[in-house]
Amino acid sequence: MKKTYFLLIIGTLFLGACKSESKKIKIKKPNVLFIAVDDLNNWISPIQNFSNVKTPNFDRLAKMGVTFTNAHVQAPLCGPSRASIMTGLRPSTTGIYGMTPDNKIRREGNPATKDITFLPEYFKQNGYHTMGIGKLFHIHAPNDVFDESGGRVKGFGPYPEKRFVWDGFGKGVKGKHGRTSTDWGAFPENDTLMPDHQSVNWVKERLERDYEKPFFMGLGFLRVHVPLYVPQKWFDLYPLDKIETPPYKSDDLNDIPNVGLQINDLPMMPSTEWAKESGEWKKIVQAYLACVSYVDYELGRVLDALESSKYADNTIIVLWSDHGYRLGEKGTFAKHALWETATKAPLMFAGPNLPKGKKITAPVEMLSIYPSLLELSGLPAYTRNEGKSLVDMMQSDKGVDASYAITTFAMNNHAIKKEGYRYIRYEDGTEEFYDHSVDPNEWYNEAGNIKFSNKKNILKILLPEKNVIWDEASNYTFQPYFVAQKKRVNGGQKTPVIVIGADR
Ligand SMILES: [Ca+2]
Ligand SMILES: [Ca+2]
Repeated sequence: MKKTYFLLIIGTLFLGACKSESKKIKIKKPNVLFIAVDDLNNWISPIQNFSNVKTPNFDRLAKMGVTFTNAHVQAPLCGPSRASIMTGLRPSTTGIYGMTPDNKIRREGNPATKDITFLPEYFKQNGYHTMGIGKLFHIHAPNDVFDESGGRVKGFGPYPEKRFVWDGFGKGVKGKHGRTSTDWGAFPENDTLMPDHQSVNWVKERLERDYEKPFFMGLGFLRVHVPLYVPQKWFDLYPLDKIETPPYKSDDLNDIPNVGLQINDLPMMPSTEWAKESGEWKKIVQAYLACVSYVDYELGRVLDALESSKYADNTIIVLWSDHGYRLGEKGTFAKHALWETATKAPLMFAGPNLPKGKKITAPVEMLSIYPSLLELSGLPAYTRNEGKSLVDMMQSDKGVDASYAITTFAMNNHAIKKEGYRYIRYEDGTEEFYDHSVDPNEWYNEAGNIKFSNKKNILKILLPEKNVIWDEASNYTFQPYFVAQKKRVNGGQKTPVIVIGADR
């Protein structure tokens, strides 16, 4: 009798020890909240505070952790930027320069991606429960990446029956892309009609659940991607007479090499000259700011939900955008360029073991998201990652001086950002060079200035050595230069071909 009682006590103690041991492991492994915002540039209040933008929840997140004010994407276009973040590989390594269907990013015919593990999958393989909703990869996600997927609504939210202002005006790309989704105005009636609102509801509901394992939850916002439609109340935050327009120089493109001009040639987007003449410039900026404040509101709902959940103290948050956005700078309203305003985008981290309210001005890459999240979560490094973890930099400023960022647009066109300089080299060897200490708007191309030869060479040696041809599954039919380049390089020709773009 006594013996049985003794064994029971020992057994209970043993089970108790196991239970607390497994609890301990659970506590050690943080959850991950992975938030993507589409087409968000650095205008938000914790970074640039452009035109007195109202983004209290981005400020709130900045106070919770670390904000990178000089982070750059690896491709200034949704699809390839996201493919790079999710594979941990550069576009110049994968040949994914254009839009690739989510299920073809990893494919047998691509030696770089055929056996790659996507970021959320790495967490899944290491004992995490993965969930995701909205635009995370280019559309949503490849099959089976998420244990629970909320999917994504088609397109970019509700459209009014008739466009308000811009419909490409017939000068756009012909055929199936007869009109661009670029337009702006107050629509729909209220926030609950926005797909992003539904996505946040999905996330909120999941933050109330219990999980056996730590979780990785992805939330991909569709705004601030065009069309710039959000309800009227967000426009009301920005009276037109208080709106600033970004710096613009009408002859700015005169010193840009031909390939740069071709890349910039997007006939389906409004030009700055048109926006000036029609009086729409401030209205486009107003609409963009309205969209930014709408996303800020939805971000606030997520932060509220996390804060009141049992996961508040044990969740890493990372928030990023897939590229910047130009609102009139360099002649157009678009992403699609190797200039600062297209490559720079917000990157923010918060969570256990990270300083609070810290800002880092050194140039860094979105490619660092993958290895940084692994290190913060205590997971083994993934040897295939081409980016560097930013954890040391966030915790102790280590690596700030040597830090740089590479952005790639189509094959063998690169921008290097290091210290206060930007070096661009196009496939035909033509160059741009900017000194941001005297020329923050990148108006004066100093590539031919002997004064900068040494600096230029320091940045030049950072160009990727490997520049693979286009992956066959990758395309971008909106851009004449892209279409021509793929055909040319994959067809084995080496000489750059000059494409005659639309009349701009
Ligand atoms: Ca995008
Ligand atoms: Ca210029």
